[in-house]
Amino acid sequence: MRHDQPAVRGTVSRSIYDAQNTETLPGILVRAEGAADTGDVSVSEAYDGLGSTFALFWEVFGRDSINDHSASLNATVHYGTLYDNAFWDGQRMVFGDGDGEIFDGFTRSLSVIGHELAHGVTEYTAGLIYQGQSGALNEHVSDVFGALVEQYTLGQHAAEASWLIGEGIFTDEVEGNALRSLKEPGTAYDDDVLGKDPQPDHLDGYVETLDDNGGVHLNSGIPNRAFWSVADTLGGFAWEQAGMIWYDTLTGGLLPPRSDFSRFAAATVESSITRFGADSPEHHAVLAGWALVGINV
Ligand code: ASN
Ligand code: ZN
Repeated sequence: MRHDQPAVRGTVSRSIYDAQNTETLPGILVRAEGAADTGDVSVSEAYDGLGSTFALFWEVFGRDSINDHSASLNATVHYGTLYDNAFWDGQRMVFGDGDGEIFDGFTRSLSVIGHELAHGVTEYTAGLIYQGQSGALNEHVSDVFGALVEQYTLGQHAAEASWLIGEGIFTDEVEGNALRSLKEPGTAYDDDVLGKDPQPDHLDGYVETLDDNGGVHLNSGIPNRAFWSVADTLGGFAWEQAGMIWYDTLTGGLLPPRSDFSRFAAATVESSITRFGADSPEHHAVLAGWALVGINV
């Protein structure tokens, strides 16, 4: 392709790097778009997971990569030594291998890969500030699209999906299914090492804390359950109605960066009306979903 010609919209371009167990980013390029499998499972999982995430955004929402302008998708694997997390650093997804005691590799879970990439989408769109309620919403949006990537890739209806984030990343030592559950926040794990999953599933349980940017990974349970409820009420494929409403909300210019739960909820109601009509089943499902978690619009 000539370099002065723009890429054809909807064409994925991935680059996977290997940090070789250092914390130097991006590391060395090990697999560019179209290149063969390297034999490294983490590299393949990251490459395939980015492809699946790109496919959801493009095929369902018509979004061409995180910036809607064909940005290449970059990921670094084998970050750090026994590193127990994955994150979006503003330019790329970064995945640790886990310590082998609690966590196995973070590329194992498609919902985790979708979650990290969705942080990129949020950064380019609503720009929800990663603090307090807007931070919990930023986390929530990543969990929503993380779950949807998995469901879309597996062709699952809302009713048959696990609604878990990070299924399969705990070792056998941990008695836990996953990091979080959108369907039943607070039940993803209950274990001697980790204790009980502390996510609230209702506004009454909102956690006031200075840790974790104001409990962004805890309070996301509240909107997460609202989203699950909307998808569950409507049935079918969650990305077709519930997911579409949330995507419209994220990208429609209705959300200030410091939106709180009520502002976000009101925006989803507005988006449901715009796309599906006032008094539509979608409109009513959205109202009911927020009411379930104590947020009245
Ligand atoms: N895995 C976490 C996340 O993406 C990393 C973090 O705390 N930002 O939310
Ligand atoms: Zn996150």
